[in-house]
Amino acid sequence: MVDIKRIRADFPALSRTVHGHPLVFLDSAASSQKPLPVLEAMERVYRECYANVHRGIYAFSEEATLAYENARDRVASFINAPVREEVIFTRNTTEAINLVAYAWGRTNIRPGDRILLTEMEHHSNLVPWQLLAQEKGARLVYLPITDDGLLRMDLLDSLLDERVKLVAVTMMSNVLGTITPVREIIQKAHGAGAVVLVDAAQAVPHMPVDVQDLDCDFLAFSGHKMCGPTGIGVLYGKEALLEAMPPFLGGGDMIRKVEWESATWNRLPWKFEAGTPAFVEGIGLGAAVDYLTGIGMEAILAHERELTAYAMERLSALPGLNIIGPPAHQRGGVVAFTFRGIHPHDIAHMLDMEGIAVRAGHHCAQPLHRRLGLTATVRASFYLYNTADEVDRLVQALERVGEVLGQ
Ligand code: 7TS
Repeated sequence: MVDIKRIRADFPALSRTVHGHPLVFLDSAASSQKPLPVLEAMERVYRECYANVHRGIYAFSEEATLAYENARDRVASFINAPVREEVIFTRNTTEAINLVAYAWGRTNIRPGDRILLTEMEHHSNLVPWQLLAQEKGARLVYLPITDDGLLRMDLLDSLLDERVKLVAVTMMSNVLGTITPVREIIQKAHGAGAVVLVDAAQAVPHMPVDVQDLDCDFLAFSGHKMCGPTGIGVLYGKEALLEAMPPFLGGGDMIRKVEWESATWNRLPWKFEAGTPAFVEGIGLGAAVDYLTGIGMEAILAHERELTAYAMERLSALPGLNIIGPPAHQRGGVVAFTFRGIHPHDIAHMLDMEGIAVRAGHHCAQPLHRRLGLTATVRASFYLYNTADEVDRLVQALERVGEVLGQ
């Protein structure tokens, strides 16, 4: 069980008022709020040992380097990566996926090859593969979803033929909330000889993720969705794959030796970390990992599941409210819906006037919305600091929205 009162006290932003109402923050799937230990860890670096990493011989720089590399160790153990060299710091999930599309994809994808995605992918796990496929003459194929937002696993075997070189799949949909059977997908994809990238942007913040248990080849996630700062994300990759890949970005830190005409590369993980890294943010992410670990990922998942089930029960009792996606036991803390034909932006605006922050739009998943016959939805998303009272406030506010704007 999580001690919600204690947790909420760690997040200064949650005690704010918005438009005269206590803030109800229901947009953590876009980005989460930050607890004091993360803010303090970053402030400490700026105040006490701020100097560029990996180069200074002086104590300040060594302290910052140590703290940054120590954060990498903590992230590695958080996802159970066997070795720290497999944890590459990127800017976010998007950059991590682009890194693989560029460095792995441009070496390994050939004309006629196939890349298997699913119909529920975020644009971040879609557009990089479109660019790669267009450049290489490869083809994208999609594992379809059912009308209630589950993957059509019955079709996986027939799509996984020898032309599929890569499978890129989300571990949890940011729109439907669906938790996908990635472990089974990975096993089948490996059986067919394909490499698998898992988009874990919505998974790592909310549930235990173990890359060795999954046996994924690549896994991408963002610090800012898991109580960490913006500007820092992670690409986990199996060492042998990372070793064989050419660099992504060229510049300082990623080289071993530079001649006028050529260069050789630094060891992992720095081969993929060109230029001054976001090391203060990396240290912040390390503090976020400690914070989440202190509460326990199982406890966080259980709390969000309970809250999601309650929210779905209460929301679906509102006449004219339609939730998209699967039942509560198959999803994480994301609930997207339409309501009595009212435009999602109007709903979000009226909720904002009552201090309730939700997201409205296509949530960077336009093809998925089109597949469901929708252009936009309202999305409430939950995290470890949300409460049943906040769900009640959402429901009451929606009742008023219905009275004012409903047909
Ligand atoms: N993949 C998934 C499943 C996501 O939900 C997101 C962000 C990304 C990738 C990209 O992450 P980024 O940190 O690189 O931007 N999702 C959302 C969202 O649902 N609302 O805003 C961002």
